[in-house]
Formats: sequence, structure tokens, C-alpha cells
Amino acid sequence: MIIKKYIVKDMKEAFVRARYELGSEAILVDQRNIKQGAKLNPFKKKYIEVTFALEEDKNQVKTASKAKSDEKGFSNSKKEIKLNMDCEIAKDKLMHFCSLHDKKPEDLSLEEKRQFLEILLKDTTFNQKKDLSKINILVGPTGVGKTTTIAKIAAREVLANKNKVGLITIDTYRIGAVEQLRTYARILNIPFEVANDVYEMEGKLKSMTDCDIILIDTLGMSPNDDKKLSEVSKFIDKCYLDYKTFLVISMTTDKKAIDNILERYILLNYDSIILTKIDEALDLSNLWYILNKSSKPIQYLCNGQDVPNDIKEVNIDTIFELCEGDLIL
Ligand SMILES: Nc1nc2c(ncn2[C@@H]2O[C@H](COP(=O)(O)OP(=O)(O)O)[C@@H](O)[C@H]2O)c(=O)[nH]1
Ligand SMILES: [Mg+2]
Repeated sequence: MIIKKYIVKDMKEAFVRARYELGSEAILVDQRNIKQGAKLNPFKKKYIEVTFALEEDKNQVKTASKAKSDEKGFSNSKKEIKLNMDCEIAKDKLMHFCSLHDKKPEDLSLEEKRQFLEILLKDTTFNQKKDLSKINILVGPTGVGKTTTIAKIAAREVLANKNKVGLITIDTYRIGAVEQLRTYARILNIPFEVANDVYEMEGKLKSMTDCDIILIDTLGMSPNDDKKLSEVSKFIDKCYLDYKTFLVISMTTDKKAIDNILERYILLNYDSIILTKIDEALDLSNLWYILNKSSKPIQYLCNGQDVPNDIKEVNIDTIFELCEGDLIL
């Protein structure tokens, strides 16, 4: 049994931190109000001390990612990898690979399947360098998960990489959008600013120059909405430091719509792609489709609503795990 105590401002923060460190199987065992600060100080801050417990595996300690991966199919277990391909290019490559090995897809060994995956990814943007910049702007259609993904990235950078992170939103259109991000910033105890117009943008960025990483949330927009695209573009132009633009696409989008998004968002000069809602997709065909279609690398894969756990950096292991179980390649 692992027991861990957290001193936090509220229960939401406690759950985010416990889930991140111990995984979703951690159980809340105790919570009590405490005050921190000098004994006679009337302005002592109120905190909650929250205790979580996690049952250990018989043989190994469950890490957060392992606990999570068991749940969402990102597991390392040696399950059969299904190679039912939905994407023509990937299918052709599989047929070629199988004929070289004189085997049917279902007879490939695990090792051969991994080899094939490496071949499949070799000629794509897969191995391009993927880093965060000082400033990172997430753009994309409405409801794809931009704000949620910003919270996931921010939490990873703060909790795992110990970076100083700041959040800015320019999404003042949607009711609740500002509050959504403000809440995450409060939980993570990091600076948060709203840029109401382009003129405010430079000042907001300057107020965060001591941050290692600044994440900027934008309004969702249809790829056909020229007016909104050019509006967001004006905000991006104000980023005077090193910056990177991420195009966020949901894996549940149909291929025609993906074509349109990839093409239209070129107006915003995006550098990299983030794929969300992998958990809701029936198969991984959109992943292969985008890998073959776009010249931009895919940086993160998001597989659920849970902040901060449901995000993975793209590498061969992540993809290999994704292909296992019921997620079909
Ligand atoms: N299933 C699933 N839902 C997600 C994922 N990412 C975000 N969501 C959900 O999608 C909805 C819209 O997310 P939001 O971040 O507000 O999207 P935005 O409009 O692009 O900022 C919310 O209900 C999120 O919880 C994901 O990877 N998988
Ligand atoms: Mg949003």
C-alpha cells in the first residue's frame, strides 16, 4: 500500500495531483483542514491535508501511467496486435511487408509487427524533432479539446518537468471559456491572463517573460471562417519571442473535413499537430492518414478527458501500445 499526503488549496487540486502521481486507482482516505503560516499570524492561509492510498501490485508498484494505460488500452501487455488497416497507404505497405515475410498479417510475430510499424512511420514526419517553444499557441476547430489539452500540457510541464508555466487565453467569445482555463491555472497555481484584444497581447506576454513555457488558448473556429482565422492570426503576430503553433484535430473528424482543416489552417502557419479523442475513434486510420498527408509532425496524442493523464508524447512505443487491444490500426 502506498500512502501519500498532499497539502492543497482545494479538493480538485488534490485529485489532480493524486491522479497524476498515483493513477486513477488511488483512493481518498482522509481530508482535514489545516492552517499554514506563523503561529500568531491572523492571515494564516487555510489548506487541506488530503491523504490518498494506492494498493500495490503483488509484484510491482503501479505507476500513474501504467494504471492509466490499463484503463485506456495503452498497455504493455503482449496482446494480439490487430492490423486491420483502414488507410489505403498503410494497407499497401502491410501487404508488401507480408509478402516479403511470406506470411499473412495475422501470422506476423510481435517483433515483426513492431518492425512493420517502424517501416510505416519511417517515411513520415514521425521522427521530426518535437519540442515545446517558449510560447505555444493551440488553434483548431471548436470543441476539439484545445483548452483541455492546454491544461494537460501545463500540468505535465509543472508537475513532471518542474517548468514555470503561464497561461493566456484569447478565447473571450464563448461563455465560460475564460473560467475553464482560469480554474486549471488556479489548481496548478500558475499565472493566467486574458488578452481581450490584439493590443493587450504584447503586455500579457511581457508579464510572463519569466515563465519557461507560455501556453496560449484560442477561440475555436470553423476552418472556413476567414474572419476568425485572420483575427487569430493577428494575435499570433504579436508573439515577439520564439513561438510554435499547434493545430488540434479530433480523431473523430472525417477525412474530407481533415483535408479541409489541414489546408485552411495553413493560413495560421501551424508547426505541429495534436490529435485528440483517440479514445472515441473507431480505429487509427486518421492517424495514418494525417501522417501521410501532412508535412507537419504530430506532437501529442490525447486519449480521454482526464486532466492531466490522458496525453501522450508521440513515439514508437506510444503508437505500438495504441495498436494493441481493441484499438485497430
Ligand atoms: N473523449 C475525449 N474527450 C476529450 C478529449 N479532449 C477533450 N475532450 C472533451 O471535449 C470537450 C471539449 O473540450 P474543450 O477543451 O473545451 O475543447 P475546445 O473548444 O477545443 O477548447 C470537453 O468535454 C472535453 O472534456 C479527449 O482526448 N478525449
Ligand atoms: Mg476552448
